[in-house]
Amino acid sequence: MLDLDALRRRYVEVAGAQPEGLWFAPGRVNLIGEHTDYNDGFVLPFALDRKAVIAAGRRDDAVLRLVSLELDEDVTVPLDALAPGQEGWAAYLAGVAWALREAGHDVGGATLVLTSDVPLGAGLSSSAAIECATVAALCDLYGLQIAPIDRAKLARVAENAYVGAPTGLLDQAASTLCEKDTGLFLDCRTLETEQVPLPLEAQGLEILVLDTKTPHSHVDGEYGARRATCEAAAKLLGVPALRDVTDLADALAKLDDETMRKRVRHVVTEDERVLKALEVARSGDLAALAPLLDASHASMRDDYEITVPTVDLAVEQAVRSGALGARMTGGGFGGCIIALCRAGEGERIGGEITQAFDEAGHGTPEWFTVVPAPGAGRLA
Ligand code: GAF
Repeated sequence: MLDLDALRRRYVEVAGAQPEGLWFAPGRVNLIGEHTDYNDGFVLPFALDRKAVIAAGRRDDAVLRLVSLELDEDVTVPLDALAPGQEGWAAYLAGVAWALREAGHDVGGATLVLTSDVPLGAGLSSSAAIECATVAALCDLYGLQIAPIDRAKLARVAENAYVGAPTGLLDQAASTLCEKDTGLFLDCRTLETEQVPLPLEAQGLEILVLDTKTPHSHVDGEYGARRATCEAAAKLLGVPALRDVTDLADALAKLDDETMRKRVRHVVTEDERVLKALEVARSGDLAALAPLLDASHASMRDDYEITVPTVDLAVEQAVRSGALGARMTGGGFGGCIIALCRAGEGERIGGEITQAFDEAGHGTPEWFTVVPAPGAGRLA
């Protein structure tokens, strides 16, 4: 639970005045469409009701004062010292100020005090939540009129160029553009979006999110290696991006390297699954998403090879315990699974996965059920 009174008190201690406002941005669950964003493909996330909240106010000394409530840390960066390569949590906020200024926006000093209840390193976009909340705060504080999709792109610049994680646009787009009770279909090439209703409750369904507690990171090599292989494959196939592969069998026949063939097969079939999921969601029969979730997981496990034993066990046990379908969500190598369940079943299924973890000698997972929540904005 976020303690917004503590956040305000900390702001007053640091800045000697009340904040000019509170801004938030949520974490996300990706319903389907993994590692498709940087291949110019399709994604279908929704926002969580877990979020980063920033109490913010302007300063006139050309300095960013960045404070984390949870970590009890306080970092000061002069604006003219902002430079890519900064490490630690403060880089996610500083990087946004840097990206805005690099893009020519007139952003001055600010005190930004952060709190967040998005689990860290769990594949739920804790970093995008911080970035997008910072964009929202700085845009309002400095009167910048920037369209939501461009805010997401600026937050991604912070992540890619300042923090150094070579990610796509999925997380920042979800955190910025999602709306309550809907999924966000995003074409990562054209940036066209569609808000797709996800009336889970009305259909007697719920989505369980279970954090395996196997931490992951996108700054390390595996994520970048997947991306590099996709780019190399697109080059060999003579297409701008793997999204442009229209005949999978033909493309696979042209590639000699078995690992590359597997990566291509995941991306191409995952794009197809997102488009099917979009149709299913439009048709309103959300239970019919289940086989697509299962197939997505199998593809991430066998072809993209981004799952780990805890994640696979959680997905297998979820289905054994009666989930309609389940898959890992997010970048992989740990993190969370989602399971589509009949309403009221998530708690029992989470408990049975915990028991399976215990029997396998893994740590204790954490779980909660989710409903699609709104994207970034001003809280107070
Ligand atoms: C991470 C990245 F940040 C996203 O851009 C996306 O590639 C995702 O992994 C995998 O779908 O969350």
